[in-house]
Amino acid sequence: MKHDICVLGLGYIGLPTSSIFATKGLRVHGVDVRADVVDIINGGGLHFHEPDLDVLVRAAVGSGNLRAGLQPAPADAFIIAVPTPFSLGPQGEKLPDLSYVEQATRAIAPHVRPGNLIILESTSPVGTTERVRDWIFDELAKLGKGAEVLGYAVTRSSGESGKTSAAQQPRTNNQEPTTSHQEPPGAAQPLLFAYCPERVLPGNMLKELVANDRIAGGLTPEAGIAAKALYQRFCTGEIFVSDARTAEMAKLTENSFRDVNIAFANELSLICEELRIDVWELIRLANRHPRVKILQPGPGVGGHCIAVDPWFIVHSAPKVSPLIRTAREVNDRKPHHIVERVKTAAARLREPVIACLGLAFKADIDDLRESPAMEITVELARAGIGRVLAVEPHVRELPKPLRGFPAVEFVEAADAIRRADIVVLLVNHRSFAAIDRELLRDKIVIDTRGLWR
Ligand code: SAJ
Repeated sequence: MKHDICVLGLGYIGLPTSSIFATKGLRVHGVDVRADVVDIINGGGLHFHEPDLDVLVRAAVGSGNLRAGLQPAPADAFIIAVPTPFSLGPQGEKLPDLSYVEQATRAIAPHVRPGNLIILESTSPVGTTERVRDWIFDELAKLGKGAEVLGYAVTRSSGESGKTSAAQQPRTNNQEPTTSHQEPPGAAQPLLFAYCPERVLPGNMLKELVANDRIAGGLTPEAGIAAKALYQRFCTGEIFVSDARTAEMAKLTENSFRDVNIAFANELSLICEELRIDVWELIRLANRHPRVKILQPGPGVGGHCIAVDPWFIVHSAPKVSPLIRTAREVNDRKPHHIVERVKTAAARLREPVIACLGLAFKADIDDLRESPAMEITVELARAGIGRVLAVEPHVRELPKPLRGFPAVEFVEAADAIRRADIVVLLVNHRSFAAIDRELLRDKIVIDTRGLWR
């Protein structure tokens, strides 16, 4: 069967995107390298928690429009939504690892046909969409299929050497393309490449997937416009056509903006600790200024986006990004600062019992990736300063990094508070907000989120 869309990567972004396209009547072939994930999805289930996504996946699979598999298949459009993890550089900086994007791109090459649209959604350093194009043409050349996508191939070889010319880079408009880029006569259907980042907030994904504005950054004007038309099938937000490099940078910029602003709040929290001022009261008052909007301090910044993406900018332009780098460093130091506070408190006690409330990277989700709460709990367990009671109502068992420490137990919140000398509030889960403050009366409380003030 010929598909409308083939989506590579059925994770946090690929699965909701596939499902929503399928419920809009498009025939979607979803691809994942994990056989268990493919089986779960084909059974109408999902392999991670996100509110209401189960209903959407069931509807998509039930309609027959979404089917998952291990291998790509021919389609009109391909969407690459695989992870871009990082490796650690010499100074602890996170370097983009594009190997999954490259693998996924090379895997679709045998299936692409003239006129196909190839969209990258994965958060990526500037220039990655151009690399996607180059990987595709590299594979097509190996397959001896260059001629099938001649339009683009000839454009490339006639003096552009694989680079997108200024004439091919649309700016910020949504207009129909002019005849700016030189297509060879008779090649009416070149391959189209675009970068279309997602912006959804974990925990509120389905609403934001539909309602948020988007950017469709084409390597050519036609590609941006084609990508816009595709997302318009379900997106009610405005879709802005731009060029791929700007779209790539926009995604990184959005998350860096948030990181820098959280770093400001975290730095304030350290200053306030020294000056004996309640930082939350300070921020509440400062935010009454009409042009001030300070974010909230916490135990550090977690998740797979904000704690990672700014490094992709720093890596691309290291000499001119000291602010973004420093913000990352300020936020990365915060978990160690909390650990030091707990150690200082514990030093006053014999055989202290420390309750760590929350392990997720933020409130009301089960995602432990890059979680400062996990990092703090693991560091406390390693330090061997006392018994550590780990609490996370959104997961069923003690997470792997905490296993193997004899002094660590996985317990319910009420039990942990009852037994603890020191209560460290790490995540502002709704269920923790409801805890009776009376139970905390004789405890040393380190509230990193200002939840119990
Ligand atoms: N945090 C604070 N203080 C705050 C706000 C957040 O310490 O005032 C912490 C959170 O506790 C968490 C981290 O920052 O550890 C990140 O949480 P978040 O809710 O700010 O963001 P994410 O990582 O869940 O999702 C972000 C979003 N980006 C922006 O808001 C600019 C989302 O829209 C993106 O789609 C997502 O990254 C992504 O996939 O890139």
